[in-house]
Amino acid sequence: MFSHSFLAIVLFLMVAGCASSGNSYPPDVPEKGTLVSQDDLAFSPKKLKVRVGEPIYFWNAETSVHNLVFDKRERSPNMEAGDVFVWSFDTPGEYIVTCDYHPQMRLQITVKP
Ligand SMILES: [Cu+2]
Repeated sequence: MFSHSFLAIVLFLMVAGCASSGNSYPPDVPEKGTLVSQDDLAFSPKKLKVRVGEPIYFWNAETSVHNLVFDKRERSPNMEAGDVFVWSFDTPGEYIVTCDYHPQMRLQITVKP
């Protein structure tokens, strides 16, 4: 189900010197890209609909370290403040994304063909 998922480009974009930039849109994410931020120990939005192969840009918008756990199977590396991780799904379905460090973080993703 996740066989090609790790082909997704992993971007660790350091927002050096921008610690006070708040929650403005992150650099190097396309303006119309599908963005999920990690902020206040939650995902925003909490529900998302995408298509197969559509890149989802996860952005750690706060100083807490997070990771991404996809249906309890696949994990992103740790994400420091300002990091962006890009992921896409190969198979339609319903997925739950959580964080190892903050079990309350929960994102529901519907992937359509
Ligand atoms: Cu977390």
